[in-house]
Amino acid sequence: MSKILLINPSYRDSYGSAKASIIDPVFPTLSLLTIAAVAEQRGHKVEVLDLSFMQYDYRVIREKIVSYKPDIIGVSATTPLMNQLRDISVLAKSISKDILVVAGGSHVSAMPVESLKESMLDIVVVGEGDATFGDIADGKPLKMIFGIQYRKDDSILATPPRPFIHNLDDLPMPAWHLYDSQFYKNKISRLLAKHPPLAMAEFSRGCVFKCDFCASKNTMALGYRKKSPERCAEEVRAMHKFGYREFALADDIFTSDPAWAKAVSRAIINSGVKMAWSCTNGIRVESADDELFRTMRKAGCYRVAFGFESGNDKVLKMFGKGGKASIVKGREAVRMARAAGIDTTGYFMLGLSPDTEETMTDTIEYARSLSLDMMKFGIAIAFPGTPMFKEYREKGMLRSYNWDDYFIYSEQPLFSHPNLSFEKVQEFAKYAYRRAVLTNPSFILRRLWRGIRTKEFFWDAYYFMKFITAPSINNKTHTAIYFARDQWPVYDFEKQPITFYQARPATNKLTPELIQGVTI
Ligand code: B12
Ligand code: SF4
Repeated sequence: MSKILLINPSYRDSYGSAKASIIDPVFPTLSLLTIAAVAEQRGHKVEVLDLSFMQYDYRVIREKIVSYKPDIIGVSATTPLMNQLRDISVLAKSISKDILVVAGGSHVSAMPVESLKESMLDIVVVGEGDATFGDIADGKPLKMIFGIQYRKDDSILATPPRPFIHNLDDLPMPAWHLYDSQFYKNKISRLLAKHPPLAMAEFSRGCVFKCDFCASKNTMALGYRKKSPERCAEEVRAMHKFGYREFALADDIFTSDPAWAKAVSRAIINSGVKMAWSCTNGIRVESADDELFRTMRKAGCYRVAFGFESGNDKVLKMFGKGGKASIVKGREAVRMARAAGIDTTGYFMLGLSPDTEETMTDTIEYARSLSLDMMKFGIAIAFPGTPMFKEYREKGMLRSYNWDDYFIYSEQPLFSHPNLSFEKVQEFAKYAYRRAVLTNPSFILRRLWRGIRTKEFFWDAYYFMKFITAPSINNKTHTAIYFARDQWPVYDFEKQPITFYQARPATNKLTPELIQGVTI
């Protein structure tokens, strides 16, 4: 039996003081809960150290490692968390060389070789980590474990890619018991959760579209896989049993196979469990469907977020949104959701690869004109693992490899845009909030009326004050307390190559089996 410590790094610096901090996303981390479930199923002991809600402080981690004495430490990291991951690897090795330090998640899946080179990690898990991590915990010889890259003496070795999980019902239930749901009740923003505590859940994995700013294929592959409606309802029952009263879906395209999404909603209704839920990760506008929305509402769904991204049809086409997404479809989608009694959030991006000042203005005016209950503007950052990152790198347009600065409210110039300066994009990000939120009478009145109707007026007023006093983009310096920044191995990204690792090159072509009920 292995003793495992899973660490979720701090989110403080990537949300920080920006306006977006009003939606602080503090909840149990699904990636760790899913890999923990497999490890527990195989007889290993697992504990989670969650730093999401606090500032990164290596002393907290050191104390835990010294008292718990894990054999394996597993860390999950998106790009802005990579420096914490580097620090944790150095810290763990300073405590004991025998601790196996493993990383997984979006960033390291995109750049496994470079991640090993700029850290003291032993193993990087590429893509889906459920069974791979189970094999590592079992102590299987590394060369026999598919889907990893690892350090051996002075070299880095890779094993063949792991085929992705065909039937998601084969996964054990996420190990929700590893988190104390009540601890999280008051930590999450009330703009994000109506009935906290909130858990993150996934009913499906993957996506069949190819937006150039999106990194989802690196971990979840091109293609769509779904749990059975019965399994989804069983998960809702389990979350409820562990004290959660709301869940948010991590799914990339939950409504894009409407027949299945309806069946899932009906299964939740039939389970008799009352849970509020939302499609927080964003759904596609062309998947909007009156009957589906009404069924979702009956099943407890109270909010959907639409990934509008742009207010210009040409831009949508050019960055690869794909499908039938359009400005007109976006308007229809908002109307249908509202008619079903579901709140709507809009996600918009500024500085998309084809954007110009005119098209960003189109986006802001489009956002202003929609009857949304909430909206979020982010800068389209070229994150590692996205086609945008690869293209900008190849054209010599990337300006920073400091992962601390990689988040959508960053004020550090991260790349040179083909048509715009980074500073111009930031200017538009500030202007977007002013124009579409703060000086938009129809938004203010709608939100006011909604606040009175739902009795959430107090929360709205509280967050409104926070919103107007916080800057649009994060302008504070990072305050993480690192163990030994000077001991982090360095990889010179400017001068050395990046291996654009493709976990599953064979799946770049969409077959009917991969599309699975989605209209593309
Ligand atoms: C939920 C979510 C969040 C949550 C939680 C993030 C988290 N740390 O888990 C919140 C809201 C905090 C968030 C924030 C951000 N996110 Co986010 N998020 C997602 C989302 C929608 C779902 C992730 C999820 O839970 N999936 C379900 C679980 C089961 O899958 P998973 O996390 O991939 O984990 C599996 C594997 O990756 C692997 N694995 C993961 N961790 C580990 C650890 C170990 C030890 C092992 C062995 C394996 C392993 O095994 C797991 C099981 O198979 C994804 C979209 C997507 N499709 O992945 C984006 C995504 C991960 N986010 C992304 C981005 C850009 C961000 C932000 C940077 C945006 C910003 N604000 O600037 C921030 C980062 C700040 C932060 N603090 O993390 C990008 C990642 C790009 C990148 N290069 O890092 C994604 C891929 C979105 C996209 N479509 O491009 N996000
Ligand atoms: S539809 Fe969403 S998940 Fe799919 S590629 Fe576009 S942004 Fe990524």
